[in-house]
Amino acid sequence: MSIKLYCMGESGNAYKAALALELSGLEWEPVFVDFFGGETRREEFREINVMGEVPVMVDGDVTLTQSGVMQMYITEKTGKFGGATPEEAREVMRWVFWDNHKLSSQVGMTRFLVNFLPEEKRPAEVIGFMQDRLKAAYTALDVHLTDRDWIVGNGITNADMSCCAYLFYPEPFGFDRKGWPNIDRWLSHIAAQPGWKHPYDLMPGNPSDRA
Ligand SMILES: N[C@@H](CCC(=O)N[C@@H](CS)C(=O)NCC(=O)O)C(=O)O
Repeated sequence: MSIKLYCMGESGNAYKAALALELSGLEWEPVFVDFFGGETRREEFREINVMGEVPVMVDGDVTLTQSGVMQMYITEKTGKFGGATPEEAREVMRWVFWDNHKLSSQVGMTRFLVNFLPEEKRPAEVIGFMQDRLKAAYTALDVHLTDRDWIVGNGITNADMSCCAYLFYPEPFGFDRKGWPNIDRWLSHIAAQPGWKHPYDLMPGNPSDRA
């Protein structure tokens, strides 16, 4: 039975799980969540995920939320992407936790405010504050990637698939990969992985659907 991932193309958090599923070779299918139509705020969705968040993964009688947990699960099932040694496994988790707190959460919110809120509701001061804070996160990642192809070890791991997720999106949110040469090189390595797909090609849902 195929794994179901409740997701939408705009969700970088869902992309972390979708990309890991796709590159793992596991059989999976996306289930579109009408996030922008308010689906995650409805009672029925809260019954699946009390946190009211996308993504949600369902594999038979296993239901998981939080992209980092889904990535761990894919690692448990396939042995892939979790690091080659216990030390590497801890380092992978270190970067996944960092990403969830300092990179993706802040990029996700900034991108939402800049692109998906109605223009008259976009709070310029908050956006400026977030973009300034994010420079520290881009710097940490760019410095770490100096002389490295991957965040941990010698191949793609959950750390890469977590940290990269929002950085592939075309909507402007104050990040220009050309200004961060090590991040830019690393994103190109990820995109060169056999089977790699852009978030909008991997999951249903695209801002153009609402244009
Ligand atoms: N740490 C969570 C974050 C999930 C998350 O924030 N998802 C967003 C969509 S990208 C969401 O559903 N937000 C709804 C809300 O915050 O009310 C993960 O990695 O799965």
